[in-house]
Amino acid sequence: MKRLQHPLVACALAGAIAAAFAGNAFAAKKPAAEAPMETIQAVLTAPPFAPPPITRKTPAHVVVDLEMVEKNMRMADGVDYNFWTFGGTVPGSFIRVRKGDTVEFKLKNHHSSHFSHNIDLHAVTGQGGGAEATFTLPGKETQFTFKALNPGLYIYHCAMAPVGMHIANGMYGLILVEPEEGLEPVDKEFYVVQGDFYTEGAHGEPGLQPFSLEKAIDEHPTYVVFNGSVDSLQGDKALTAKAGEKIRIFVGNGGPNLVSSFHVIGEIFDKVYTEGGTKYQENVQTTLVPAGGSAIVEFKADVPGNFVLVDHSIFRTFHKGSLGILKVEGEKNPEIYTGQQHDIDYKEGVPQGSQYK
Ligand SMILES: [Cu+2]
Repeated sequence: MKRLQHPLVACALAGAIAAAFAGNAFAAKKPAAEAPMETIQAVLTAPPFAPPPITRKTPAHVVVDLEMVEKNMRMADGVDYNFWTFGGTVPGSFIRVRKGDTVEFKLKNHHSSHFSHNIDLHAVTGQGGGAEATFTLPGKETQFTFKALNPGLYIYHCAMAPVGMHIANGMYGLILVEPEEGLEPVDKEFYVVQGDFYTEGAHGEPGLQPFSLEKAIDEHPTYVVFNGSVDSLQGDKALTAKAGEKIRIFVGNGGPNLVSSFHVIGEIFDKVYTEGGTKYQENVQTTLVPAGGSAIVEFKADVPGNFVLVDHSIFRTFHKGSLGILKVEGEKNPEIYTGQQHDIDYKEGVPQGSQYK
């Protein structure tokens, strides 16, 4: 699959030779061209997993093949929804590239689709983030190429009109542009994206639920979930880790409307790359993740337990679905956390220090 000589390189070579013949001394002194860029097929992953860290030290020509599929999937117990997806999942496939990479992006729209779709990647410098270049009818494939100029964690989404409806149906995901030096190694990486959903039926009303444009415009979501369904990160689908492991979560928010107050109950984020950028904040309890934005959160799972991922706009969590579990197993460490130490009767009377004295 590896093509060592890419047409772009050939162009650069031709340009350098032409410049030399034109008497451009500077160009003539330089080596004819940089080493040919390696061509790599991008590894894409479904949530809650991210592709492996990038270990190469030079930019590459990375080919991304992404297929858009409209399909019925579970929203909650007994509730289905016709999701529109990038790669068959909500959020869509995780894409991982490196700063300086040239990304050849091929976007396919499944033959069974009823709608045209496209993609706006927030990692792209160029008109529409690729949206106009990728207007893709059902059964078609489009392509454009971009250079990943800025490191960071970026949302991508469909930008076909009505844009809100395409996003509300699940058309978003994350693309990570690693800095040249890479990210600090951790033990576990996860991929979690919040989204708000608008159905004709009330929360929990069974059956295949149609999209409600009215509720979406009014910003009254029926469901607010992580990774496309109420229980996507619960039970045997909970995230798992061992005590002592360093965890990194690539957090995104597809919206289309709500801003997330992302929090993990019983943990403090050692580092948060706020808004998915390159600077980090330390010792953070709750981080804001804007609609169409992201954050990278990192923490050490010091003690065992069930740690609950929530949107701390808390009615959403306990009544609309934005609740996931990180199950950490391992040895208890009472120096850090004892658990309950007693549960006893106490004598009636005036409590010490009371304001009722
Ligand atoms: Cu779309």
